[in-house]
Amino acid sequence: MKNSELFQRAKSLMPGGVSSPVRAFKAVGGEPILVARAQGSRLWDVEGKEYIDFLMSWGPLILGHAHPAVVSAVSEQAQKGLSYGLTNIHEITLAELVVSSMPSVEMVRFVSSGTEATMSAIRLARGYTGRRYVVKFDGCYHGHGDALLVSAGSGVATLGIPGTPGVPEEVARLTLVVPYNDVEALEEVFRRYGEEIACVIVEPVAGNMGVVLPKEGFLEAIRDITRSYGALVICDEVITNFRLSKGGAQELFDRDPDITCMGKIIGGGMPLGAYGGRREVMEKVAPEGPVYQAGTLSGNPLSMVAGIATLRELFRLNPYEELERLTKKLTSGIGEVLSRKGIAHRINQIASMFTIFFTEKEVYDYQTAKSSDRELFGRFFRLLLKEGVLIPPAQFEAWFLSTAHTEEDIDLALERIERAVASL
Ligand code: KE4
Repeated sequence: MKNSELFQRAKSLMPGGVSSPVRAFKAVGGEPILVARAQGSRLWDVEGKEYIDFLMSWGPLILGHAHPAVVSAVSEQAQKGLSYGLTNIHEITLAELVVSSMPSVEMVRFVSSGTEATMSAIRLARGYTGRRYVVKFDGCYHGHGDALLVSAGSGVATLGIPGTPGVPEEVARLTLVVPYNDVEALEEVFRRYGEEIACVIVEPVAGNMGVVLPKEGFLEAIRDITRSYGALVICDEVITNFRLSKGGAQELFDRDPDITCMGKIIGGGMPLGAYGGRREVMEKVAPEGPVYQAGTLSGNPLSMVAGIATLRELFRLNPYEELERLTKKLTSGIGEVLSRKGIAHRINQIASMFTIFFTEKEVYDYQTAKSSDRELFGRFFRLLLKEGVLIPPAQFEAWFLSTAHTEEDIDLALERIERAVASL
């Protein structure tokens, strides 16, 4: 079976032939690959070609593909049933693991995706405060909920404009969009709308404009400004939870958000999202409080046991230093290869995630991220794919390492990347 044959069939049955747009490789050109199987740090397409994988399913697989502990937990649970529609004991176990890892999270509600987590968190913030406006940062992605598929309008305190057809103007204008790392713009938007702002939602380390780190004082400013106006802080840790440290970005940057959104790693590759926070906020969630949110497969036992196995193994290994060391070995190796070739680039890295931007500028927000040469990125992506290195098929995403990536994997990846860059 050929990738292209299968993809043609997929395109006749599913819009763009995919279940999520980025998988169609439109941002990088060329035909997408279809996956036959994956194990550890490796992935094979339907033609049997093997790749060293740095996409890692967009972040969930910090233990690598098909980790034995996770696979056996899911297989064992499957014999006992796949879904009950009533509370199962694994929800309690995973909730205890989450609550014990993030002091700001006193209570948690499980949902089935990061989008559901952020959508619900926004509704909760609006319900808790009785206010309408939401503030987000340009270039941050929080899933495809209407309130968050909003682009920056023009001007400073920018009333959002629909980021896609299908989001009514009336909805988009309730989302205020300011540049990431821009405290002044945030202060301005609060000066104008402060008493009506329910919350600020932020990726504490951005992963969706490529990796962009918070500037000194940025996260503190969000906390101070929201507190003075009575708005809530929602930390979207869907990527960073258990990725940057056991306590996510909020541990690393010593933050205490009112609500935290989780996803990816927390489900170990199975469909899972969650939102949690201070008890007095979470108690507003139905059926304890009036803010409605529900889900047939929420707390699904298979996702629960996958998350439990993932977190328990992660806590046992405590691999964060080793992951950072291997990641830095990879990024410095890539930097050397690109510099030798005279290719201007910036690499933003934290823990086991990073992005290569093809620009000379420091990348600290979406505008500077967009200064990178996306045509060059497309060629880079396709050459790497040919050499057997799989990276995210889009510039504004992050590479991820896992505990399954070995020293040899990194050496081999650097050899393959060197060959790819040679023909750039
Ligand atoms: P999901 O609904 O895709 O599970 O989560 C949405 C989401 C929320 N918050 C953050 C910070 C996220 O990064 C995401 C989803 N991430 C993208 C890629 N960075 C998922 C890939 C895709 O859309 O196919």
